[in-house]
Amino acid sequence: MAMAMRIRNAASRRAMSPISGDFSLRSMSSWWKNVEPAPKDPILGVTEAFLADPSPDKVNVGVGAYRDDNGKPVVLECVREAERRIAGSSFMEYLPMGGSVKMVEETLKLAYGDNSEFIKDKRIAAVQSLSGTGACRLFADFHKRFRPDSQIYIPVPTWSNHHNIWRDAQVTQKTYHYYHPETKGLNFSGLMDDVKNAPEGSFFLLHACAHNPTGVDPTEEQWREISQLFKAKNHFAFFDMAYQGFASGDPAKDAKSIRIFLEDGHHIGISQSYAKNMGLYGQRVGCLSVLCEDEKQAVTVKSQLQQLARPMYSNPPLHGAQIVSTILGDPELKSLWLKEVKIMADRIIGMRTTLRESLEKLGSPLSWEHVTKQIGMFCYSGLTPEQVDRLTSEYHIYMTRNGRISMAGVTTGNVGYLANAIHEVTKSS
Ligand code: KET
Repeated sequence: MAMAMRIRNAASRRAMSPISGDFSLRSMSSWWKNVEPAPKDPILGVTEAFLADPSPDKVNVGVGAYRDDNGKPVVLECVREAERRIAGSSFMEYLPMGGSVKMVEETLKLAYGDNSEFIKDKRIAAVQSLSGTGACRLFADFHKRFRPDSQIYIPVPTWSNHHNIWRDAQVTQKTYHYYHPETKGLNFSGLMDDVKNAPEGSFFLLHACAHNPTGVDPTEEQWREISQLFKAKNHFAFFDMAYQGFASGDPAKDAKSIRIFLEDGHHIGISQSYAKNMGLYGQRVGCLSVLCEDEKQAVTVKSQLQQLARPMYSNPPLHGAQIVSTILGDPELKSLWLKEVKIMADRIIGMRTTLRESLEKLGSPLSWEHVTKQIGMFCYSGLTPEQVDRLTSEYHIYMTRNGRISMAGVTTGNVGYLANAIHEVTKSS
């Protein structure tokens, strides 16, 4: 009671003092006067718009997040079982700056191979990261700190956030050719020319598999050629592997590009994420690794990665790391995970076929061959920004304006509606 009176009195004293009242109001409002609203994120902004739409017909094929055939988010059975096992643990301590050693150990096996000599020789500097985004950002900061004068080559097109990540790390960005809009396939000669013409010792960002947004990957033979040219030019390859398992249904097969570079003796960097392939989106669990010359260098590099992490977030979150190490550390749970990854990949492949067939049955004058040719989570449809706008305003279908369709959001229930809408906005083009 007495406390309430004191607060009221203080408030009325302030109200009675026009000078101090005016002054504090003015200074408070001026702090952020020069701040403009940030542009909407091209991917996560689509989810926001989708959520705000009250239409019962709405369809979200924007963000790359897997849905089951009923359009519902999926918690994998292996994750549920890992959760049951973890529930008995009351461990809530900080992880080390580099994260869970066990999780990192298992994660490296997925990228470098179970029997990797680099793992045995302790030549890999690796830390748990805040999912794939965090791994890319940590690497970009490391790049800036230790190779401040070199630039990074990024494919056109790429995941939109790559540009933000390397921009905020203040690394100069260049681009390299990747996609051929006419063939809707790889622009291999353009890519090779750009690799050849880049200054010796440049950094290149490569999508290890299931390229986002195009769904177009180099063939094994092309990867070999790329690797050879990188060797001749002494370039550094940084692999972003956010979709391991989603290209072929088999994580080992999807690491082929990386294995080729390793065979050829490259010292590479890798960003790994469990957002998609374990469905741990919000847990933010991943790994950044850098292959070094020897164990001593790996220890040094890891100490610097930790030094970068410490003032940013100190140490990474525990729960997702526990889930991953529980699954991958148990042969039965690991094989259940592999089965579940395959189920997700196969459902997407099935939806590609259905979407293409539906468009063809509607008598679309356009070719939709690329829908089934492309791989991974996305279909780079070729729809123009204006056609995408029509899909959204007339049909409540939400996707990024570059025409990328997240196939993971296509279901038996909505594929007909989606095909019909696509046909309507493209038939006169
Ligand atoms: N790399 C690529 C190529 C990528 O597509 C994503 C996510 C990430 C990294 C990062 O994922 P993380 O959740 O930090 O592990 N892409 C989807 C989600 C997003 O934009 O954040 C997407 O393209 O829809």
